[in-house]
Parts: sequence; C-alpha cells; structure tokens
Amino acid sequence: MNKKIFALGILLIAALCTVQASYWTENPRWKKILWAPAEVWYEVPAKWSIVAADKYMNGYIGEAIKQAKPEIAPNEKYTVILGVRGDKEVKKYKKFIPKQAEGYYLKVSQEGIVIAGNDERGLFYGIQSLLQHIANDIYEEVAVADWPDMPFRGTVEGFYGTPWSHEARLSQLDFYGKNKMNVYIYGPKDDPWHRDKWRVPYPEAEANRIAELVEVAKKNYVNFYWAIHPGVDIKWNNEDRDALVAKLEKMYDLGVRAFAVFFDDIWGEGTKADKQAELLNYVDNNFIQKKKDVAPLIMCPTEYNRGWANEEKGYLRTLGSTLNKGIEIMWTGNSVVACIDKPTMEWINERIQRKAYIWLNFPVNDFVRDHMLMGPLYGNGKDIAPLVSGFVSNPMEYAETSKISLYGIADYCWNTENYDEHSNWQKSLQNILPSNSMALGVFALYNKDLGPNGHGFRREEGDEIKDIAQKAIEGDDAALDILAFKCWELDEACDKLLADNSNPQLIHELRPWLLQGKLLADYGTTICNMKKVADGKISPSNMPLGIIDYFNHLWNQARDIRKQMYDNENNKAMLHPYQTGTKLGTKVLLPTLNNLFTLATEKYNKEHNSKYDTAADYNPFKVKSTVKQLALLPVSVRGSDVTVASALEVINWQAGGEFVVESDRPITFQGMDFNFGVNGVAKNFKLELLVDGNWREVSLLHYADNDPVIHTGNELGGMTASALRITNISGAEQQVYFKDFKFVRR
Ligand code: LOG
Repeated sequence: MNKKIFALGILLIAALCTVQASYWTENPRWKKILWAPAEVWYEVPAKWSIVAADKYMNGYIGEAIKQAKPEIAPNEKYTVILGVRGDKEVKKYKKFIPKQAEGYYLKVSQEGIVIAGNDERGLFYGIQSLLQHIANDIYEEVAVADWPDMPFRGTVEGFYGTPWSHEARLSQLDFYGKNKMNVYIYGPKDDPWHRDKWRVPYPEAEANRIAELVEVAKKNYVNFYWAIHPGVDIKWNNEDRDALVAKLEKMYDLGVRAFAVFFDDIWGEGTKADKQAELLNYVDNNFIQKKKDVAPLIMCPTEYNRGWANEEKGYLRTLGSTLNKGIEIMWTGNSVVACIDKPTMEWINERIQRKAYIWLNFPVNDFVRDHMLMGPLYGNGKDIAPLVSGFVSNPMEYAETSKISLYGIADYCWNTENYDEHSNWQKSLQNILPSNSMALGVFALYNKDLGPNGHGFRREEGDEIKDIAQKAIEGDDAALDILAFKCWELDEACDKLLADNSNPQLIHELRPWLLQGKLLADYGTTICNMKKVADGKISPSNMPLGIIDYFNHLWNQARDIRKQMYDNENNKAMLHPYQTGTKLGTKVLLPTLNNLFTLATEKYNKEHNSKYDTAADYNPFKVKSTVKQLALLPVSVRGSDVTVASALEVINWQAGGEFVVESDRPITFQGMDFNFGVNGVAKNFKLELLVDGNWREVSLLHYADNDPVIHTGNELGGMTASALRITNISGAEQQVYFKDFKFVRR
C-alpha cells in the first residue's frame, strides 16, 4: 500500500527548498543514524494504528502523536509503537535505546514506526522527530538513536523592555517542545511582580496566565522556571526571607515547580555573597527540598561575568564554597555579552565548584534597540557540552523573530559538536516563514550586526557584498550593477514580507525595519544612478523622459530619502523609552552607499563646477571614557539633540574616572541633563567644558532631593566648547546607572 515515489520528483522538492542534505526538516540534527537504506521516499499512510500503554495515550504523549496527519484507527496494518524503556511494547528494541536522559530510538519503515524513549521526555522527543520527518506527507526509511549533549536547553526571558505577551509565550513553549528545548525561565526585568514588587503576589488575571503557561509548558515537556529578583531592596532579615518564601509558595500554588532567584544589575546590601548564599540555602533547605517535586534551584549571581568578577573580594569563590551543591549558578561568560568557550567554562567552574549554567546574552537587543537581530547563532565552543549544567538564551523582546536564533540554540545545545550555523540558519528561515523564506533570508542579511554598543559585541553582516562594494567604490561598473541589483532584491524582499499573511506576528515585529529596509533599498538605487551619471554612463543632460539635470534630481532625492531614514533611526516616540529607532544594513551596505554618494558628488562637482554638499552621513561627536563600561557607548545626533546610548547594568565608576564627549568643532550649548538613576548624586561629580583649550567647570544640581536627574547651572547656556567631561570627584567608587544622557546645542 505504500506507494513508492522515486527520487527525481522529491529531489526537485528538496532543491526548491534549497537544502541539499537529507533529513533536512529535523531540528535539532539527529545524533546517530543507525539505518538509512536508500534515498527513496514513500507516502505516509492515511491511517495507522497505535500500540502504546493507555497512560501515554490518555496524557500528553497521546496529544503529541495525535498531531500527526494520519487518522488513528484500530487494527490498521501500519502500526506506530510507542513506549519507554522497560515497557513491554518496546522490549524488543531495548538494545537500540540510548542510555542518556531524554534519549530515544526512532525507526520509520514500510512496516511501521517505533519510538522508544529512554524516559517519557525522550519518547515525546521521538514523536517530535517523527512529526518533523513526515511533515511533507512523505518519508524516507530511517532508524536513529538520538539524545541531547546538554541536559538543560532553552531560554531565559530576562531582558529589559516590554515583556513577552501571553500569546507569544504560549507560542514559544510550543516551539521549545518541537525543537527539544526543555527550559523556559520566566524573569522579564519589567514585570513588576518579578522585580520591583517581588514581595507582592500576582493579581488574579496575571496569576491565571502564569498557571496556564505552566500547563502548556508541561504539555511540551518544558520546565517552567519562575524567577524572582529581590536584590534591589532586600533586607537580610527574617521578615524579607519569609516574604520571599511566601511568594514562592504562592507561585507553587499556581503550579510552578521550578524556581530561580536573580541578583543581577544591583548594588549595595543585596550584593553580598555570604548573605545571598545564606538566603538561598535557606530557601533550598526549607522550600525546594521539602517539596519533593521541585526542580533544583537556579541563581543568577551579581558578578555574572568575568569582566565584573572581583577576585580580591572573592564573591564567586564564596558562592562556590557556601551555596548548597544542588543550586545552579548562572554565567554570561567573559563579559555581559559574549560567546562561550572552553577556557570561559574552566575559569568559572573552578571558582564556583560546579558546572556553570550559561545565560547567553544573544539574541537579546535591549541594549541596541535600534537593531533587529536575525543572524545565525555562532561563535560558541563546540566542545563545552560536558562543562555546562545548562544553556539558555536571553532573546529579544521580539519573540517571534527571536525564533530564528532559538532554532540555532536548540540545535547547538542538542548536537553541539556537529552544529553548523549555515545550514541551521537556512532551516530556521524555512521553519519560521515557509511561504517566504527566501525573502526573509535576503532581509535578514542586513539585520545581523548590533552596531557599535557598550558591550563591544559585534556580528558578521554583509560579508557576501563586501567585495562587490569595494569594487563599486573603486569604479567597477559591473560591481555597481550588482550592488544596484542587491538593493532591488532587498526592496523586493521587503515588499514580499510586508504583504505576507502567513505569520502576522513576525511581520508585525519586523514592520518598522521592513519600511526602513525599503528606504535603504531606494537610497541605494538612487545612489547607484547618481554614480552612473557622475561616471558619464548616463548623460546628465539627456535624461529619461527628457528630465533636465538628472543629477540634481537624484542628489536631492538621495538626501530626502536619507532624511526619512534618519528620522526613523532616531524615532524615540515609537516604541520604548530606551528605543532609539530603527536601523539596518549598518555594517556594509549603508556605509558603502554613503561612500558612493560622496564619491559621485565629488566627481560631479569637479566635472561640472557645481557645489553639491558631499557629506552623506556625518557625526562630529565621539565618546572617550576611562570608565570601562562607558567607553564604547555610541553617540547619536538628532537635530540639535546629542544623546549617548543608555547602559542597562550597574556602572562601577571608579574614583577619578572620566567620561568625555568630544566634538571635532566647537559647539554652543543650550542645555543639558542626565540621569544616573540615583537620587542626590550630583555632588559626587564634576562637569567641565573645554573652552578655547581650557577646562571650565559648570555646576551640577538636582531640582529636588528625590530626583535622580542631574541638571546644570545657568552658566552652561550659551557656552561654546569642543568637549565636555564628567569626573567622579567623590574619592570613592560610585555605583550608578547610565540611564539618559543628552545635551542640546544651539
Ligand atoms: C541583564 C539582562 C539584560 C542583558 C543584556 C544579565 C544577567 N542581566 O547588563 O537582564 O537583558 O544584560 O542587556 C544584563 O545579563 N545586564
């Protein structure tokens, strides 16, 4: 009854999907293929019968297998055998079942299907593999043994900004189940009941939603961790200790069976290692252990990366030696945003006397909100699996778009040594938007890098057009044509995506970037034409439809488009207070186009004796700072406002540390204010302006005692200077935030 379909037609399908490898639909990639007789495809039968214990069929396993298209009917010849090691149904296959936790054996053949898990989650994962394998209603015969390299894999919703919506979370949990990720840690910084109001129970509506998430997580075999962030104002007394346990009890009552306590991005009392350890051991002994059905506790330390580790004070070693051995400790790597390699793991594991639980700050974009991150996951060691206790990604507040990277996280954590970012990325685009994966891929090419940022973390972007761009700049006509084609291709991709209805959430998230992408493409097309006119490839006086002075039109149009882009790049009103706007193509395409604009205009001016402004993009300001965490912050200019990007973490501003903004020409100041997030700190800092080569002090003040915003004295207005400098004059390290920093020029 299985109709054989020969390879030709299917190869065509495979080619259309632009994936060469066999088993291309599976994610994560399988560990071990035990049997793969031939590249022959068969139709999946329309009906099958199931052989499995009732307890599975009446539970989540039953729900999972029922997602397959074939109708389940009794006594069908084609059978699906499901079971877990030890069950009589799968006894025959015992020797094939991998011994690793969550492993499974899957065989798909003309006779039928067998899925034998090493445990129930393994069985569930086997079903997910089957569903992926037969997704196109055809299958290849195959037998695999599969298991994860890392025991815990998933995400931590741990970013600043708008927390994910309930719908987004439900969709994430489903995605994790399908891609064999087993952890979701709920810890959005801006959920008040997680952080600011950590003592207060959730109101009913929110509580009900959490209970629903717990249920859906269970269905997907995902451990739902609820995290609490008490460090901002915790007192180390019995009252707060009991308040914390009481809150966890409330969450337990909602169904939560896994917990985390975060101490990141705080200062003061809350940061003490011995106190944190004492509290957590208490929670572990009196709550986690007592409950019997609760997962090991996870904690995020205050010194959560090597860059901040104070070896002398020994924070990490104190945690290592004092915290109960069962408590997991999170770690973001050598800096806040970093890739993880073996030396990273060895360094931290030795200090905390256990395997660190990785909190990867990718693809989170809360510190570069103008960039959408759609590139592949890459750069993490393929040899670290034995050294980690878990690996979770902190994603973007754009949940649907984050799935591109999370698809990589799933694969990387499961099959670490064999992870291939290129094929994984292609598959992820196909997975998230099958109707328009090619267009999504084209658009994503310009949305990979983060741009300059305080953490100095950058990504590859535009490598595929670098050579062409260079040649176009050097005057190569063919290269210029290809560049123009690339711009058209980007424009077309944006149009396709904006008109796509198959994943509305994705397109909703991308919309500002898609509109900006169209402008970028339009800018490119215009500039390529400008260059052709300047090069004499299109005669400037003899234009299509008789337009007189084509160059003039093009030059003005390019400026008009650039202005629109600039407004979007700096559109503060649009999203979040930290949102600085919408940018893309910033690593190669946009700088190349700006460069071509200048070259074309210079050449045209020279040959036509004209005086068009040659500057495409210009920012006279630069930050320089001896405070490490401030040194890389980007400055942007909008009209008369000059702003320095905010930082999210606590800034350790050493005594005497300086923060300088320089301009390459003198500017006249109108006003200035900045927010260090702490009341009354103006007295610890000195502001000076560089006037005619001499530093002149300007007074600093707060308008009210309980106001963190620092204002300047009246003497600032009208001063002309080429730099400003803020110095910590308190004689001691100051811990502050760097929330807003702006000055206005006349
Ligand atoms: C925060 C996190 C934030 C991330 C990236 C940790 C442990 N904490 O600097 O909430 O999303 O960096 O901005 C962090 O990473 N602070």
